[in-house]
Parts: sequence; structure tokens; C-alpha cells
Amino acid sequence: MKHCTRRVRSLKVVLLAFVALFCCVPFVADAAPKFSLKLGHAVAEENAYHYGALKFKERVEAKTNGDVHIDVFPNNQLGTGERDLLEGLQLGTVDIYVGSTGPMGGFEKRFLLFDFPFLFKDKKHVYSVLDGEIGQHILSLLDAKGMRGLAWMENGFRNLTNAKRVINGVSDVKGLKIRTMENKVHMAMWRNLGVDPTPMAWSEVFTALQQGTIDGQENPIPVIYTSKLYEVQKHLTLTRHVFSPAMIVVAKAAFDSLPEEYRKIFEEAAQEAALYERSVCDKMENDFIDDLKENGMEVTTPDLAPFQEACKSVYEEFRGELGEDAKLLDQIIAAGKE
Ligand code: EAX
Repeated sequence: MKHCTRRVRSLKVVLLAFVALFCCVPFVADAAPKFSLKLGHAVAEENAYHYGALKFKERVEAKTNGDVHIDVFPNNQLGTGERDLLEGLQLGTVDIYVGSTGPMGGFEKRFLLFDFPFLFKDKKHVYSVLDGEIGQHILSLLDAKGMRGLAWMENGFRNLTNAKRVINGVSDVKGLKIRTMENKVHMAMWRNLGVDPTPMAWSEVFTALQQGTIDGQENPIPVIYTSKLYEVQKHLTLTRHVFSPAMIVVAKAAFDSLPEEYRKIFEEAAQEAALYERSVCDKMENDFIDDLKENGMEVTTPDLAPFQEACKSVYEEFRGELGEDAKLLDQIIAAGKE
């Protein structure tokens, strides 16, 4: 028994030691994140941007073991539109932006490079440029604007919608009042087509269409569908007049506050999220046209040559805005002919 008693005693000692150790170790709840960042975008949660934003969040939080936490705010919750969100990056009210390059020309003129009408032939042409030297060069220009451009996402080829009339040719567009992004190259293009362009933040567009203060707008299929524009627009015209890139951009102050290993994680996660978002956006663009028809939109595919001819003068009018990067415009055009 003695033997047994000794064993019981040593078991008690072990148990007591364990209990003492457990009690003196402070109970560690889930460790609070060291970095909490706010990501904002201007569109609905059903839009591809939101999928891309959530993928970025998921990859960063996983790779940093929760040291970095990202809150995603869709539908302009952090600003009144994309220009406002981008200003938020500079003011520190927004840490991460997912959105189009539309207003970027107002921050860095050379971003207008991608806004020239009918510049890109197809998505293969688009990504040969965005994922090559030209795309990386343009993103790098953001450093001087208090931002760090991490990756190219996709908004898509822009198409015209309106409430007034079916568009079968370029002459049918004349006289329409069309909302454009706050982008002077887009506005010039629509003036060349005989349209009265009205620059407006995205957050105001649905109401303006509903009230009839504008006749139409232009956006990629995923934005048209996920913003339910079929409720206020009867006609969709597949003009594909500009390819609208999207970006994931971090406020430079927020990015520089991260340790080097986390900055690298941000860059890797942004690339992963961008490729994922492009695949989602591409599928939406193919799927949603039928959904728009089912929701009452009349879809036309006019001959685009007259539209392209009417917009040619925009190139001469604005290539000077690009400075020494005007040569990149020629390179992009040449790449489209290969
Ligand atoms: O980025 O403002 C626009 O038309 C944009 O395409 C939209 O907000 C998605």
C-alpha cells in the first residue's frame, strides 16, 4: 500500500504543480490585433469589388495570424464616392481603397492613360498592359500622392444605359444627358458624341436617374446589375467604350506603419485578391446581361466604328496631359495590334 501511497502522493504533487502553473499563467483571450484598418468601396456588397475586398481581408488576417484586422465598408459608408474615398486615404479617414481609377486623373494626371476611348481591344490586351511594366509604373506614381498602389483589380468595359431611347447608332446618342465619372477625358469623349456629360459621384447617380435629372449613365455590366439600374434604365447599349481598371490602394501612412514582413503580406494578399476579383468580375459580366434582359432592359449592340471615329480627337486633345508618358499611350495602342 505504502508503494501505492507514494504513487498517490507524487500524483498529488504533479496535480498541485499543474494547478499552480495554470492559475499563475494569465488567461490569454484572443490577442487583440496590433493593427486595425478600414477598407472602403463605393458599390453594393453584391459587386465583385466586395468579393475582392473580403478575399484581401481574409488573406491578410490569416497570414498575420490576426495581428492585422481589416473592417470592410461597402456602399460609400466611408465617403460620398470614389474621389472622396481616395481623399480619405490622404486624410487618414480611410486606410484601404478598392475602386475604379475614374477620379484618379484628378490626383495624378498620368492615370488618364487608361481613360482614352476604345484604347483596349479585349481583356487579354488590358492585362498584358496592367500586369506589365506600364501598369506597375502607373501604380508607382501613387507613392508621391500619399498612397501605395498594391494591385490591379477589374471594374470592366463600360457600357451606356439610358431611359429615353433605344440606341442603334451613334446619331441616337445625341442630346442625351449622361452622368460620367469625375474624369475630363470621359467628359470630352461624350461631348464628341453630342452628349451633355454630367460628372457626378456614384452615390448620387441612382436618385438622379430616378428623378430624371439625367437620362443615363455608363458603367460595366456588374455595376449596372448589382446597383439595380434596370429599375430606372430601359436601354442598355454595349458600347464597351472604355476599360475601367480598379485598384486596391493603401494609405501610405498606414502602409509604412506596418512591419516589413506585413507590408510584404499586404502585397502578396493584394495580388491574390486581385486575380480572384477579376475572375468574379469576368463571370458577372458574362452572366448578368441575361439577368438585365430578364429585368426588362432592351440590349443593343450597335456598330462601334462610328463611335470610335467620333472620339479620335480626344487622343490629340489629352495626350499632352500624360507628359513624357504619352509614349506609353502609343505602346498600348501598338500592343493592341499585335
Ligand atoms: O467603381 O463611378 C463609377 O461609375 C464607377 O464605375 C463605380 O463607382 C464603380
